[in-house]
Amino acid sequence: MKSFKLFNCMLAFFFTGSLTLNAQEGFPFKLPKEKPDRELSAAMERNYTQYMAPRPEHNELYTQFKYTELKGFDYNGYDGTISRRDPSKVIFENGKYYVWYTYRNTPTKPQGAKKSNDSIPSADWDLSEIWYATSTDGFTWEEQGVAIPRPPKPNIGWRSVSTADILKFKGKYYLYYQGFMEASGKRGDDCPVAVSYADSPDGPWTPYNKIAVNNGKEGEWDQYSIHDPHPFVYKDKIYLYYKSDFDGDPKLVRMSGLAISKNPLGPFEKCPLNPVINSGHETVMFPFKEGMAAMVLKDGNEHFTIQYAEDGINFEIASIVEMMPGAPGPFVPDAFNSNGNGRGITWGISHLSPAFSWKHGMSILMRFDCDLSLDVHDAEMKRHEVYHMNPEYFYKHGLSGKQLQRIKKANEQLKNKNHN
Ligand code: AAL
Repeated sequence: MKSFKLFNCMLAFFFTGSLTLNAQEGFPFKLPKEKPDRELSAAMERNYTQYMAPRPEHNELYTQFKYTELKGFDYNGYDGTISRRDPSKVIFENGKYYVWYTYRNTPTKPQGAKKSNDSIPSADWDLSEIWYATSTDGFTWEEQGVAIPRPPKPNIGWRSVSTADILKFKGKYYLYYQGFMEASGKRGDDCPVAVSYADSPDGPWTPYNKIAVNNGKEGEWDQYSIHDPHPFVYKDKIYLYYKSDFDGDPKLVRMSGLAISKNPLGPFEKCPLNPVINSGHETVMFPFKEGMAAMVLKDGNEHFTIQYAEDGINFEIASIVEMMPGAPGPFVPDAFNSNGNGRGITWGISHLSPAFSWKHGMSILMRFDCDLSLDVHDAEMKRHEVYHMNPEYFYKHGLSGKQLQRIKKANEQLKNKNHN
């Protein structure tokens, strides 16, 4: 017993001599609201310095997402011939909400680039037009029809116009969109950004007929595609964020960049630090406090995060979220204010793509709600977890044949080792 105590003492001396940490009391039971004055592990340091609050329920950039089926849209029995996807941000004008989106109505569902022709689409967003709908409550929508049709060849977007977003600047409206000059999938998903303008959100829209945001030079990350253009008025200029697909070896990576202009019709200058977001597919931004927040979904190291950049350029992770909406088009009341006091978002329109299964070859629009707002405090939206209680949901994400073979082989190897 004596020798055990002595050994313990020696141990304590050894450690207190080399590790000052041993002198600290244990971490307090009540999670301190402010960063405590003590040495912290990297994780606890980050919990106080990286996030807006040490608990997600107090983090204004943390949220759950809730989904509602929209009324007012017909999908031809979901047979793949009618698709709606990639909604714009929602704006409120003339006493109603407006949303624009990619609308495809083709004789067949998408067939891939090889089988595509003048009427058969290669991809869900091929041979599409930009349509719009209005609503007084955000749940029931009245489809108004086409806003931007496909222009005659060889104008920008003659093959397809898709993935629009709206800007209001000095009393005029501008729709930015992807203008395809060949079927998506011939090489990749290649397109520049086109723009049309109008005096009213109901149109008529005049095509500018020139490329608004150019692809990068040969060899640059955005040489082939500029997707998901979404404009804001920020610091009295037009900040247009976009995504590009690049480095297809073996798979594409997706990141977001920024182009800035004083004039809605350009010229847009690319931010020299591009890409400014290292992850995400259909990434979307909104003004928040003095900076910009971003919803970064699906792709990359930082997928399923909300990020924040005080200067609209240098984004940091602000929260990690789940069940994020696809291609979210939030209602952003202050998208064009440029007042350095962004209030955040609480709902929008998103898409589910593909809807039901890949075989259906189409997408649907839905409503999402959240609390990424400085003005709303919805405790239900700040819960930390979603329970998927249906086992079928998990079994649908089952192992492939190749994976089952790998596991079988590993089991056999182990068995053989045991025998030897
Ligand atoms: C979407 C968007 C763009 C792409 C395609 C249609 O998710 O990123 O719009 O080009 O997919």
